[in-house]
Amino acid sequence: MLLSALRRGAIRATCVVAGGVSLSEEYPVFTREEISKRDGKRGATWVTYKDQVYDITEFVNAHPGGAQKIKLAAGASVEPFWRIYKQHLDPAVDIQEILAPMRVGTLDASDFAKETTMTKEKKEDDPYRDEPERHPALTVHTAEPCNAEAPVAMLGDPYITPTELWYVRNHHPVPLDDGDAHKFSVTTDNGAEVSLSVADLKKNYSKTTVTATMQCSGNRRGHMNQYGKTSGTAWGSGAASTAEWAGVPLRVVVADLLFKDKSAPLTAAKALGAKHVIFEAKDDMQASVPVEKALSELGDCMLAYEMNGQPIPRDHGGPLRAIVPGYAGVRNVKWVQRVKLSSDEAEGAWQRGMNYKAMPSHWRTKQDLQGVDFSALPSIHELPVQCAFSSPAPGDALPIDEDSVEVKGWALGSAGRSIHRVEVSADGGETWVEADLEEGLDQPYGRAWAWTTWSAEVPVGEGPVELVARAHDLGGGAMPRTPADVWNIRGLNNNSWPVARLERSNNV
Ligand SMILES: Nc1nc2c(c(=O)[nH]1)N[C@H]1C(S)=C(S)[C@@H](COP(=O)(O)O)O[C@H]1N2
Ligand SMILES: [Mo]
Repeated sequence: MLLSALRRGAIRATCVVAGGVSLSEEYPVFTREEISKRDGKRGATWVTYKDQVYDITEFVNAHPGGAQKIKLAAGASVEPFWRIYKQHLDPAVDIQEILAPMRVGTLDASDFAKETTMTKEKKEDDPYRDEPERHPALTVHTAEPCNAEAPVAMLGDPYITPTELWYVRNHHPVPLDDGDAHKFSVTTDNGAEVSLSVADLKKNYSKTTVTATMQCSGNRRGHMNQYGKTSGTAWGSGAASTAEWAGVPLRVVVADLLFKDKSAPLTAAKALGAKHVIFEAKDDMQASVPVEKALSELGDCMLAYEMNGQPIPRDHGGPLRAIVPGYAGVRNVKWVQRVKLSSDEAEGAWQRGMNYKAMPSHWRTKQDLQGVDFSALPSIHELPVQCAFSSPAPGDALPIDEDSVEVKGWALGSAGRSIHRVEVSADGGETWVEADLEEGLDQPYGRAWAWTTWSAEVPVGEGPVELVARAHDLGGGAMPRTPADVWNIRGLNNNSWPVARLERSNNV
């Protein structure tokens, strides 16, 4: 009722514009809350630009950037997206001309004022008083510390995830950023210690880049919960993102600062008895990786100071982050202040506690964990072969008369292995179509650190559509049909077939 009345209002207002009258007083006023309900899920799709409200229901499918993208702004402002897709603000494009016919209202003046002034005062003693601003398209699981998913529809398209849309996974408040002045040290167990600044790093070593997809081990944990409750944030498939990182190879810095013979840092580190490289961070978190990964040429580990061509933003570890391609997100330590060659793994919960340990499926309850020495279990490093849908989204409507559906997504091999095949099924895995592999195929052998994107046109019958997919990497690693086979109480490394059930309907 309410919606249809509003739709009538929308038509009336459109007529006003068509009649050449564009005085803003002619438009009804809507609050931000009212607008947020027009999110296209059950009826109209509205967006705002500045203080103007538009009904874009009809325009969604005609959007040059694709329907999925514009839907991200449904019920909200388009401006945060236009900061990323700047072509909307190009003076050569008369955006007002496109928008004007869709105008249905004006945003409530006090809501508009609140959004433009953005003064969120925080108390002096609030540890979260200095959190960075975050993009509204992120799906926030917890605000403090921030745990937020990237918009799944954006993953893989564009290939490099826009920095503002990257997933955020923090365990603590975000430290302040002292930029090039930030100091860090490189040390060994037997007392050698050299300290330098980010400015020194930039000045003394040449810059290299690595393109890598990062994924939290908890990515897709939410999908595991159907098979039994797990502990931790119930992520969908948006705890993954891809960036081009720039900085200095870790082995170059370590060799230069610690060893006389600069040609073989791995051999030199092992001769010292070092087995792990520990990264200690400013937020009191630490994690480590085996020396073989950290210091070999094929590991591509990096001390990074740039992300997608800009200084790394605070949320993602700026000014200095360890990049460990092909390893779980948690080993890619942010805000690094110490790099330590050590005979032991890092101390602390992220390395030795239960947070990131591989556990068997038969440990199902808290009682099962009693008396377990977690430090004796292997720490999770590499992740298994994985794939996910970027579109359609579960629950999306597919017209009843369509006989196929276009499916898109990404796939990532385990530990740098190339993806060589992705298959998609629209009947829950009875029949399969091979997807076209798109970007990401030209990565070096054994060092395919970033995802491969894919798309497939999958035939559908008249009945229900249950999309599932599975990716294969060159190691032959398989994705299990359901989470049951890989279930673990911490909900880690869920790489079961992604599932998206679509609704068939007459009126899309
Ligand atoms: N210092 C520090 N590094 C950290 C974390 C953290 O809380 N503190 N979180 C880790 C985890 S669990 C993940 S999945 C990734 C997330 O990186 P992102 O927030 O840039 O996506 O950072 C890792 N590095
Ligand atoms: Mo993580």
